[in-house]
Amino acid sequence: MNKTWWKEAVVYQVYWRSFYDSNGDGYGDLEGVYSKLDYIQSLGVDVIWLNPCYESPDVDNGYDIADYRSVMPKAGTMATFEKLLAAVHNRGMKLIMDLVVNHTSNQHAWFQESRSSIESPKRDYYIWRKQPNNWRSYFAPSAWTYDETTGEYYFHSFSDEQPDLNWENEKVREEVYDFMRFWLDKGIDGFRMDVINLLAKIPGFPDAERPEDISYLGNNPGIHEYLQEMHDKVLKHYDVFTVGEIPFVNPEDGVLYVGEERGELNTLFHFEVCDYMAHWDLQRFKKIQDRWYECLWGKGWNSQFLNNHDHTRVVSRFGNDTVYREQSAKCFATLIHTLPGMPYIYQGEEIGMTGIRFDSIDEYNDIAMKNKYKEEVGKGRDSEAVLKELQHLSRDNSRTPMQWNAGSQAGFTEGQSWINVNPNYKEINVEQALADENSVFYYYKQLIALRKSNEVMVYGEFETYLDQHDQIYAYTRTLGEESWLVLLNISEQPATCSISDLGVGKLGDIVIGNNPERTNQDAVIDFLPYEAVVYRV
Ligand code: TEU
Repeated sequence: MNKTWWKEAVVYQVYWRSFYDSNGDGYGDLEGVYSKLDYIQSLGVDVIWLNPCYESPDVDNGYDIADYRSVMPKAGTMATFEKLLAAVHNRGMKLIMDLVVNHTSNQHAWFQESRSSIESPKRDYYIWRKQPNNWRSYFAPSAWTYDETTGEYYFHSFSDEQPDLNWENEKVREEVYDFMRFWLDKGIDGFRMDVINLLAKIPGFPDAERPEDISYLGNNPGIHEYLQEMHDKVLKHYDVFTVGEIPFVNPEDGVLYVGEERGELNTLFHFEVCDYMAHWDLQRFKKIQDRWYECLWGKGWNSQFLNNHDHTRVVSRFGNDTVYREQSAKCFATLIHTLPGMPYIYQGEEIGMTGIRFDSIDEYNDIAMKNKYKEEVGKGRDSEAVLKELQHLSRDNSRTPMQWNAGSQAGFTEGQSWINVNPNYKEINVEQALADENSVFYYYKQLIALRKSNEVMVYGEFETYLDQHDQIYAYTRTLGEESWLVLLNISEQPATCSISDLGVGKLGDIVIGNNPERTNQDAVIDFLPYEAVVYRV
């Protein structure tokens, strides 16, 4: 397996608008990220992934871009961006940006021109039809919106404010490659590519048999040609790293995106856990890991994440955000840092931040949730019931401000935050975590540091044990002489396993764990709820 810097990296995702507000306008900003670089660096991470900060009307929090070459005023200025990038590099870290090119904002000049007339030279930058088909979009009941100016419908995979670009048009592709070079030439270290497998559409847009299954939006003929062209014309000329966001993908197809021989992407995010596994299901999770490992190992590289700005915080969704909050946070941290693939930490995860339950729909901002709420209430359903149903997976669960301290607004802003702070900030915050040597923060720090001096965490082969056990996840990572045994009780109940049943040989030192009482002398291990332990064997 080729060694590269990015395979060995740990990524920290900064959702800047909720990270730190430097100017009191209630939005986090790039200056705020700059001023917190000490904190980020102290964790030991290698790469920062910055969510979109381009000019945008912000209907979908920056994922609706109006100008790819400028910075939105809420985030700051180009000068601040450059200062931030230089500072990240000075500290030996790297920075990747979001590349959102499946769609633009409807406020983008291209779309304004495209919609102005059927004859417009930019008409074909987007997808126009006289008749819609029956497809849904992610955020709207129809993937088509009628535009009065020309009496036609345009296509959008997300909200009607996010028209999809027409990738069949070579001019569109050249425009995209051009501004990718613009940012790469500034020195950024790569891209996280938003819904990158959606670029190619099914020819002719035939009606779907089951429109509610929106997987017709992705993985369509032509997608690999686009990505190979992008690689050839742009990416291969830089020493950068790419991670594609690839919904609806199975491991057999996943390898087509990230196979090292294919010249497309370096790594991917698949959503078999975060989209399809609403609640924790260890058996299912084990199978997902096995299949991806079988298909990718030796051929392409994977990612590990359990939450992000779209997916509810891991302790609230998969773990326990009350009595076992810290234990479960550490247990899941051990999991993502010891499985094969690059670990991603979403801001606040490293202090065990939790999801929220706002009382009223007005307190929410997420366009996915708000549109769904409107649609369901519009059918005559009870609004309280709809709110309850949508709360658990609302994207705002992970978008509340970073909790820095117990002061007003969690120390996030001196103004009024754009989205309410999680009321538990007095107990859960960075200041508290830094003052407690047993905190989740220091556990993450320890895991990250281990990766730096133990290649087995990166390049080690993966083998599982106790496959039928529905509480314990047991596996080894092995590289040459070095072998680590990871044992995780991912449940709220105690669990037991006897080492002889595993057949892994003799237990050596404990590398890391979240139970200070654990020793390597146990022949039978009685695990605490959410106990994690890693042994040398
Ligand atoms: O998300 C794409 C997307 O909607 C799914 O992959 C995701 O799993 C979904 O949110 C289901 O819960 C990306 C961005 O991450 C998201 O913030 C944007 O809203 C979206 O694209 C459109 O650009």
